[in-house]
Amino acid sequence: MPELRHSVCALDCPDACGLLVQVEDGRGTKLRGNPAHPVTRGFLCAKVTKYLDREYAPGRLLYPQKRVGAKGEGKFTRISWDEVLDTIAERLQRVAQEWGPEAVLPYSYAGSMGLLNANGMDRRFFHRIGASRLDRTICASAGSAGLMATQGFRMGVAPEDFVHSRLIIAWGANVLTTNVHLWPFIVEARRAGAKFIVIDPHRNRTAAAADEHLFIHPGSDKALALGLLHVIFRDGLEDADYLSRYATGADELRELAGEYTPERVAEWTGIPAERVETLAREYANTRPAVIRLNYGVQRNPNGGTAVQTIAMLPVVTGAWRERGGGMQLSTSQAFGLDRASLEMPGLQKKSALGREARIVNMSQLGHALTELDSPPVKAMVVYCSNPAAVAPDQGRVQKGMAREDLFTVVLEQFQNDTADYADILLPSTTFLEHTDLYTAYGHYYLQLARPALPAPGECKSNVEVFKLLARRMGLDDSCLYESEDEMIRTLLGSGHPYLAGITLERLEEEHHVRLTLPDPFLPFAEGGFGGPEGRAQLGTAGLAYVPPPESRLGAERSVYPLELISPKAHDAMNSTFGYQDGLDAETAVAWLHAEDAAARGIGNGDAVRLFNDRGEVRATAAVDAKTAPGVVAVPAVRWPRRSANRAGLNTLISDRLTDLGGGATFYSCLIQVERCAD
Ligand SMILES: Nc1nc2c(c(=O)[nH]1)N[C@H]1C(S)=C(S)[C@@H](COP(=O)(O)OP(=O)(O)OC[C@H]3O[C@@H](n4cnc5c(=O)[nH]c(N)nc54)[C@H](O)[C@@H]3O)O[C@H]1N2
Ligand SMILES: Nc1nc2c(c(=O)[nH]1)N[C@H]1C(S)=C(S)[C@@H](COP(=O)(O)OP(=O)(O)OC[C@H]3O[C@@H](n4cnc5c(=O)[nH]c(N)nc54)[C@H](O)[C@@H]3O)O[C@H]1N2
Ligand code: SF4
Ligand SMILES: [Mo]
Repeated sequence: MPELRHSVCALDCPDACGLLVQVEDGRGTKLRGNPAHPVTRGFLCAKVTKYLDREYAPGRLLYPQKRVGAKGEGKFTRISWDEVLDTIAERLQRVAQEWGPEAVLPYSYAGSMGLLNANGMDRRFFHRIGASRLDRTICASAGSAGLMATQGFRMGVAPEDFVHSRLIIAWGANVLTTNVHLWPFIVEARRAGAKFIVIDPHRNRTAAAADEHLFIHPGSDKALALGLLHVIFRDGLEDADYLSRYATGADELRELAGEYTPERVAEWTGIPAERVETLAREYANTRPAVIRLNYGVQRNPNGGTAVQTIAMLPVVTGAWRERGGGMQLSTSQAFGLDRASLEMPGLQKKSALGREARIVNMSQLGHALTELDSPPVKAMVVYCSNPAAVAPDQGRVQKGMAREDLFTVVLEQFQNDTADYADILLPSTTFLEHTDLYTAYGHYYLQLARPALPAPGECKSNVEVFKLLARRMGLDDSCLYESEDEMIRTLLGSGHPYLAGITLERLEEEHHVRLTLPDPFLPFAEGGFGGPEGRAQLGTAGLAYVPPPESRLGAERSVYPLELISPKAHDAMNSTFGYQDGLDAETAVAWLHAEDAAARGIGNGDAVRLFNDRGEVRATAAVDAKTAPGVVAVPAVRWPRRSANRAGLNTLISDRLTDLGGGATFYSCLIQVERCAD
């Protein structure tokens, strides 16, 4: 008899879907969405519908291995867990003795969003040995910092409340591809008369399905936001009562916005001055109005302050007062879990280092591996991330990972580029095979998943691996041996009011539990922001607009005239599905505007090279009107090992950081494109 088991999709997606796995004789035979989940409502995205293919793919890593070929070559031989644990423990101890514990660098991101496996036992282990700390900036840190600067909290309009909106703006947010469970709520709102506008440099699926798509030049969103504020203040459309009660700095903002006339804003953004005028009035006069902002706007040097400025819009118009009004970038902070007790930063003081360890920015890994000193990175442990494919300045990342004196351990499910550089390669369980607790960044349900399927071969979870390593290294702190359930209880024990009544037992029974939020949840209807007296911060330090150096109007515009963006591929999840041959049809394609293609003699389907001073990448040209002239879009991100010169897209992209939050600037890159022979 087939049995149905519950699970949760752990991929790095705002939706965190509730799943049902059909299991027969210990094998998963069907995967579908849990219809009882109030937000994800029983359907799955295209990529995860087929996740069982990944679960049982022939390329799945099943046994511990050690490298026998050159670094990067991908030649390995199977060894026992006993031998790998001894090798890793001995090497990490030796590195710590010779170079100090900070010579060890953990490298991870959100391959799994599970709190225990990606933010739990790993953190305790590395804190305890005194390893360098990793600043996890590769995705969202600029936007988070911008949001915090204005709102003081990372939360916003609940997805279910979008149905009440009458104007919905998707701003750098490809909802149909990266947040598909918001879509039905948008559809419902539109049926009731809402207008749906997309602001994006790329005519993606969402833009094509909108009432209106405004092409905007990459990295100019802050200018647009200031232009909208210009018109709103000039025409007296602000909510003066809301501002006086719940914000500080409104006068300062009014003054700065005064300089951003629609004409100037049109130059920077490419959006006609007249449309800037009408959009401002439409936004301020339609109630309720909501902005779905996503992380696309913040992957450029202005990214932090762009989000900071956009977040001022619903404060200035008082849109937060109404159900279905306000903004959503992330809901993550509402969960109020006790993350400090999970991660235990205090353990650093117990390490040989005796103090907090240095911080290394993950978006500058190439620099860290090739230039960082006192001490240099001598050992790196990678899990839940594929830096050799996803990190910027890939040439330098590859050079660093190829260092003979660097000891690299990789915990992985597939033989990707990062695995190719490992000295020791460990087989990891998937989210269907281990216990974890999940928050979400696009809704307000907390979820528990127990293993739905048995771990194949000798795969182990990250939690288990770090426990085993701690044991081998003779660490005797009991927190390094806690059970998963103990860690979950710790997380739930913060005493935060939104967690009231939520226990492990309840999660076990109900699988998904809504946070204990007021109903309806209007987070900032009456202030409640993070600033003094619960006020939003509208101060303008650093808000003046300057085009990104590497952009059409930037200081570094020289021989490379085209702006490259690499938004998310529809059928991919960053590099997670990169082993699939079929994915090349999407990620090895460069979308060019017809004018740019014609000027270079490039036709649809031609082989092209994309290049700048940092390197060269091959792709197939797709000529269309999906971008504005001057902008090239290549969906992210193909495995470098699948291309002849082993250069992935991130070869072209610099490791420059954002203005706030130290984030990566993937969507700020100048290139040239040329036709090539084949
Ligand atoms: N199918 C799929 N889903 C995913 C992922 C995936 O790889 N594939 N990745 C997941 C991850 S890690 C994340 S962080 C989220 C991200 O989710 P999103 O932020 O929605 O995704 P992005 O594609 O990074 O960016 C969204 C849009 O911003 C646009 N954009 C680029 N530069 C600018 C700009 O300067 N201004 C404006 N206004 N728009 C700009 C892009 O063209 C893109 O259409 O998606 C998650 N979901
Ligand atoms: N050019 C360009 N580059 C980008 C982006 C872009 O838009 N354009 N997007 C950036 C963004 S937003 C992000 S978030 C990063 C994402 O970059 P990463 O965080 O590296 O994400 P993935 O590429 O999905 O790789 C995650 C890896 O984790 C592994 N994994 C999954 N679950 C587990 C587990 O439980 N244990 C272990 N040990 N491993 C596991 C998977 O097999 C997979 O190989 O990429 C960034 N890079
Ligand atoms: S990737 Fe997102 S939409 Fe797809 S199943 Fe996972 S959580 Fe749901
Ligand atoms: Mo991300």
